[in-house]
Amino acid sequence: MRRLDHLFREGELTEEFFDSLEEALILGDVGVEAALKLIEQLRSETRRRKVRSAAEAREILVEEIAAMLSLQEEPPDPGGDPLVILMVGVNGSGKTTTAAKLAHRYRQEGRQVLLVAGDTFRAAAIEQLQIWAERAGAALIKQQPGSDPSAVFYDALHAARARGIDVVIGDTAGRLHTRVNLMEELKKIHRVISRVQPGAPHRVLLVIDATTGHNGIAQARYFNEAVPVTGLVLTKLDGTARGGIVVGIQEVLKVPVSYVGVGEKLDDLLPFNAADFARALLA
Ligand SMILES: Nc1nc2c(ncn2[C@@H]2O[C@H](COP(=O)(O)OP(=O)(O)O)[C@@H](O)[C@H]2O)c(=O)[nH]1
Ligand SMILES: [Mg+2]
Repeated sequence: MRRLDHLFREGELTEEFFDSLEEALILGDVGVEAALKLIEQLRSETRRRKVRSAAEAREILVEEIAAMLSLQEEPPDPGGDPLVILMVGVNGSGKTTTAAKLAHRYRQEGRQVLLVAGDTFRAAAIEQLQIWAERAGAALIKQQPGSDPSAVFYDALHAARARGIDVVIGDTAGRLHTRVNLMEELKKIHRVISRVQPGAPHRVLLVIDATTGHNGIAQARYFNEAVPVTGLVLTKLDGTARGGIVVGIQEVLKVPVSYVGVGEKLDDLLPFNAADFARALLA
């Protein structure tokens, strides 16, 4: 959102200012619904607080966006049974890398982690996860390429119990061009997991590439229809994209952003900070 800085330096809170700001938010992939809501709130809030300058309005907008993004807390860890986390999202969004980064985080806390190679579509996807599992010091459950991913999860959950695993992190496929099949596959995975371990998966993390444009909202809706998404991970925030798309997605799904990805290494996963994010979005 390059035009924002210029806009906030203009000074006056004219009709034109609000219109340009609304447009900039929409162009910044915040999404139409969220942008309209934010600007409406900003209009009434600036009126109420008798704010005159654009610089002050910016601070209010930062607060609004941060509030919008910190509506919900993540569900607590279940304890006892392994925590089961399912990664979903389109191809290339960063599911496999994020699964590995999460495994690394939990390993650093001294927890036993099992990664599940649930993207059975390509042999390379399984190999990629295997390499990450070794680096992160996590166990891996895989099957032959082409096998039914829900069978891999079935195996994995039984293995997790037998081995006293604390956290199970499941990778999945993301090929959207066969969208119906993918969604059916995800539903089946979810069903199988909850049958083997009632209450699981405890987290379904939708991985969103920060460079994803406004159609990220439609994607999020599709995934959420198949499996109930509990949180978002925004990846590639180390690039030039600011990830405004999560504001729009959050507004639709009403789930928290759990983590942000800031690089390709195991350490490059940070807890999400709504205030920092909002400030960077409007910088
Ligand atoms: N710069 C950067 N690259 C990332 C990040 N997360 C993932 N990637 C890269 O994005 C590409 C796709 O990631 P991958 O995990 O294979 O995506 P998947 O298809 O959803 O499993 C890989 O080259 C990753 O290294 C991130 O936070 N920052
Ligand atoms: Mg992958």
